[in-house]
Amino acid sequence: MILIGLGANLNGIYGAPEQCLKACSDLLAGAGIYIVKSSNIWKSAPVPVSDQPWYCNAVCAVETVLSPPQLLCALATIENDTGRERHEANAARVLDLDILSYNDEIINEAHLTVPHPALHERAFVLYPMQEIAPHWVHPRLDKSVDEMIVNMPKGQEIQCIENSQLLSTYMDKQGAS
Ligand code: PH2
Ligand code: MG
Ligand code: MG
Repeated sequence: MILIGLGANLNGIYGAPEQCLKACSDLLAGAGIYIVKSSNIWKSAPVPVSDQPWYCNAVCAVETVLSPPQLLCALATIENDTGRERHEANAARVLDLDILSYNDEIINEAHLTVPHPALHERAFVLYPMQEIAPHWVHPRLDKSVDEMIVNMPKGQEIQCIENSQLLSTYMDKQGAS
């Protein structure tokens, strides 16, 4: 299963962070990356704790023929096209698209670590992931999503926005034509 993590905490060309995440289904489809399942959008306090605005986060399962480096490049292009500026690590951003998992591959390249190296510590990844991939097992840690949730650092503030899944309009458009 290919899982992508989405995050945003600054307004951008699509409006508020929640709108930007909702725009992503079409942006991803335009690059040959099709959402097949989406979590709800979750509002989460910045990690590490700071005075940045809260984030909107989601996790999507996608289908694509792109290889991991090609996928990384396509995601960076979408981030850049939305006006993402790159400052220091963990800076506020209009859009962040991370490869969380790529089937059960373990990749340790200079610019790409899969599964995402911080996935198992982050409530804003694990709770959305639990909604769409509860049986996924981390191929390096050999831990289920539930086990990672039990072991993650405590005190991370997070709230689910009910019925806020990112809908893939792509399939609908195909069906309509
Ligand atoms: N992304 C980060 C750093 N901190 N905190 C939250 N709540 N959500 C994020 O997406 C996030 C973060 C770096 O990618
Ligand atoms: Mg990130
Ligand atoms: Mg990123």
